[in-house]
Amino acid sequence: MENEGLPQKLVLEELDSRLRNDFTYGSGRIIGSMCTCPHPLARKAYALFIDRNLGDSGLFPAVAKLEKETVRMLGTLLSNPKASGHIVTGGTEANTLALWAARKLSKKKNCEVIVPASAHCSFDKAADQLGLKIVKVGLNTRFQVDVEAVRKRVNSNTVAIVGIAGTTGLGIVDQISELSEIAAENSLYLHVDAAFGGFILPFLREMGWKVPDFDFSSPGVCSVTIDPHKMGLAPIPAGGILFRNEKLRKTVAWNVSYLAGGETEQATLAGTRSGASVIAVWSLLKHLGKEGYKRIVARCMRLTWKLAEEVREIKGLDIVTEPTLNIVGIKSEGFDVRQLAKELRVRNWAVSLFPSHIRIVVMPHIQKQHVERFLSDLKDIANKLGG
Ligand code: 0PR
Repeated sequence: MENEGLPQKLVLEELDSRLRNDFTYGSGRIIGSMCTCPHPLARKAYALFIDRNLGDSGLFPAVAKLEKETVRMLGTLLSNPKASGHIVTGGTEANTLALWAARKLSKKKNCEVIVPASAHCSFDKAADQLGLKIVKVGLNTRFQVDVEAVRKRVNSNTVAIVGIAGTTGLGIVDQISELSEIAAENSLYLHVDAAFGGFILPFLREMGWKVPDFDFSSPGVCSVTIDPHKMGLAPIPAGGILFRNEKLRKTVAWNVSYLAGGETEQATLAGTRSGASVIAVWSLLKHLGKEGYKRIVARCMRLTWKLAEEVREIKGLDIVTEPTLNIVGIKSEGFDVRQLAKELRVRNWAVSLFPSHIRIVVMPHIQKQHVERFLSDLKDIANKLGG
């Protein structure tokens, strides 16, 4: 730290020069990430109200009201206008809150949670903090959780089951209605991680696609994660946790008696938390509406199919499975995908590397010309590695 501070101009200049060479979304080079450029309106709304703190909601009752309205809008998208919850820091916090609620509701001692092998690592993190045992269940040939295996793993220590609507690796949607039956038969908590799929599936359904039940329409679903900072176009941080009802949300509510605003409840892991995030999400839902999100989702899906079709044509490469959402898994029989990822990085493409595939996420910042450039590099590399 400086003794005498630097002039603002100098600090800004240094920031500009030091940060200039990082990846940017606009360049299209970030082609394997679930985040994107925030919408201009969300940036504006966020910046205008950056000081609002929902950790002390009594000081900002109007923001707290916007959060309730936001949750109602998201709940309605997920077939449950009565849902109760919060805009949190992301999917990790949302999933942690869900497991926390499940553990508190059960009176069991050695709690176990059954998750698909495809679950995001946030469940492992949450289990570590909460002292839960994670039981991982394998997948079927379509990369969905093996429902019969879930049924078999339920025992007297099980407190919760997790299903995923849009897996991290491939964007697969688990059979939530079947998991719901297992949960109901065994009086278990069912959480759905729709961190990624939550801002896609409802719009595909609206557009007349055959979308399997993935939300509160299945009666056993107790909570859903839905992240605005992924396909919702909101600035980071903005995750969403929705409980089926207010009573479930109250499970994780904490009494903080001394707050300046006079309200005493916090039901998130964070104490001080961004009201600006809520304001940004509310603004986007109001401005884009269903039609706006439908157009964004439709465009991403069209580009995803183009990408998937053309990857299939490249000698030595194939897609892992037909895309369900805007995610394409690229695999190879002939060569190591780690090598492929390395070569792509040399050519300045930021892709995600999974054990046996490369993940491409066609987010809203990806344009047709980015996909074309990517395919051309991919072809070159496959030729080189194959030959
Ligand atoms: N649930 C699912 C299904 C996820 O895919 C993720 C993160 C989470 C929960 C956790 O969300 P937070 O990261 O908001 O806590 N999935 C992203 C991914 O694996 C995280 C990410 C985003 C990683 C952008 C890299 C990146 O550039 O892609």
